[in-house]
Amino acid sequence: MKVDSVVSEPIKGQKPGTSGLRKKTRQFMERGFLENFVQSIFSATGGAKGKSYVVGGDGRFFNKQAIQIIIKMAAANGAAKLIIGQDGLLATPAASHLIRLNKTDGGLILSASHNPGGIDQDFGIKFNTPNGGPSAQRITDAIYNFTKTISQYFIVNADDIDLSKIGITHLGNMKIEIVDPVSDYKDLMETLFDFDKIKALFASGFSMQFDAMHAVTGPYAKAILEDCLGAPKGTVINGIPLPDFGNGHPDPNPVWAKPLVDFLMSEEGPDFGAASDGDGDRNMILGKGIYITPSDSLAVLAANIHLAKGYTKGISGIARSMPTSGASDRVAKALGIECYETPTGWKFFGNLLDAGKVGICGEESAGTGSDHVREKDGLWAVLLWLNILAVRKQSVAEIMQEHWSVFGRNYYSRHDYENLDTATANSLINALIEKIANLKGQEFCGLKVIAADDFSYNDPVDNSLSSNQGIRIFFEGEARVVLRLSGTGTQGATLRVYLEQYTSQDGDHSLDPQIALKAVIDATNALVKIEHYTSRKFPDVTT
Ligand code: G16
Repeated sequence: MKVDSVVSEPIKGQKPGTSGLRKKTRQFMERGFLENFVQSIFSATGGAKGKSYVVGGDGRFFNKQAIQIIIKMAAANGAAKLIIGQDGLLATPAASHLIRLNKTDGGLILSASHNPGGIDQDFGIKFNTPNGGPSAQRITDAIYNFTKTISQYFIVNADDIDLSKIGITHLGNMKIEIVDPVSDYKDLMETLFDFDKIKALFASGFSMQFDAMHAVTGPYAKAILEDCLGAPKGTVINGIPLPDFGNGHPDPNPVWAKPLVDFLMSEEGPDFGAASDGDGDRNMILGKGIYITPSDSLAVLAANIHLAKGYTKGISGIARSMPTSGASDRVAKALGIECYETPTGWKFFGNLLDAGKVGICGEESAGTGSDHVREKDGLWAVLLWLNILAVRKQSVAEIMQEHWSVFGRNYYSRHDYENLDTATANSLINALIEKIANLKGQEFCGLKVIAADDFSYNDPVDNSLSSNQGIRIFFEGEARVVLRLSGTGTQGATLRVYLEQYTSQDGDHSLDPQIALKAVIDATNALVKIEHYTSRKFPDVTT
């Protein structure tokens, strides 16, 4: 086998965002672009010699070609073994599990998550460390620094590997194991949840629809929900992963999964609805006539997790990202356990999970997970809900109403202003940062600011400090707004505005969130002057 050392194109300085490197697919397809990043991953983490990696992606356009490049580069860099999902497919949580199960030196995951796929859409890559989780900031920084100075990458000149056949093959001295993407993950789920109880629930006539959004969870959901748990065929819709996700936007929220939401809100709708995203780490939960916000879902799951067989001992603590609502803090308080508030990004949960400080984590961006892997896990959240429904024998709406009557309701909504001019978005944030110190005591549309800051996080495990993680403004009357710029977009800037208003146990829990949040929305507009900066009267996406 001929090993070529190729001098790469000078595409330097590829800066990973909230979750790895995400760019337009055409950029990734330029010779030397993906190669630079992959070489930087290997070189900045001590080299690939003798190491083993898990490799897989969400099946989007360029997934298979990217995997062939990674295979040849891993061989040229002296890797000992790759474990690859059949046809190049691996849901992100399944990849995390395979890294942990096989004790590999990490994994390369190909996905731009919930972003659309296709030659004119998005592609992405990230490196997960041996604990199965996204690299911590210092590793991401080391990779980024390497991309700035890299001058060559190593790749072998060889034929493509057949990714469709399960089994073992070799490229030079490197072993390649093509595995069923679903089976180990399914086995793990079976250790965590009472499959018998969920089977009995489906056998009793309980109905569900799962929208895989033409993305990676289709095969997982069919194998687990339909083949194993006895949900009727057709429970999983859009279940075949397509390179362009059927021209859709595989983001499981009320905007991009509207048909599913409409179905659940209709008379003929099923008892339970769920969806997952491009790479299978996000989830959306619905009951008949009710949409559950990710923040509420985290709180309900935390309050009921002990009902599932893998968690009967309860959990040591809860972690949520800062913009996620305070609903889970109330559960933690009631359970007498700690609730950690971390910056946005699943990587910040890694240390807390590894140290055993928390047993469940969640984010407003539709991510929930536990210590079973080191990624958020869409199907896991769906199965935990099913397990709880099977044990409590109540509807989703009843469980939610009961939860609010015990803990009160944190009304919550996120307003996104997409594809803004980056300089404009930065000037809005910078102007706000300048104002922060003087906000306390000021009143906006009748709401008085009681505190405001630019969020910093001091990791309690390794003491690392992460600053400038979003602006928090707290108002009198248990209301809050958070503003930050998205770290996952590939075009312009996206301003995210997270709005929250708490209503106590005996308050009205039946309001439309946009109505319940009207005072905070008005106060935010007066304080931040979003229209003045962006010329946008309304957000592009409201969830
Ligand atoms: C990624 C991270 C999540 C994070 C989200 C935030 O999600 O994995 O932990 O909450 O980004 O996105 P943004 O910066 O756009 O608000 P994913 O599902 O895209 O990998």
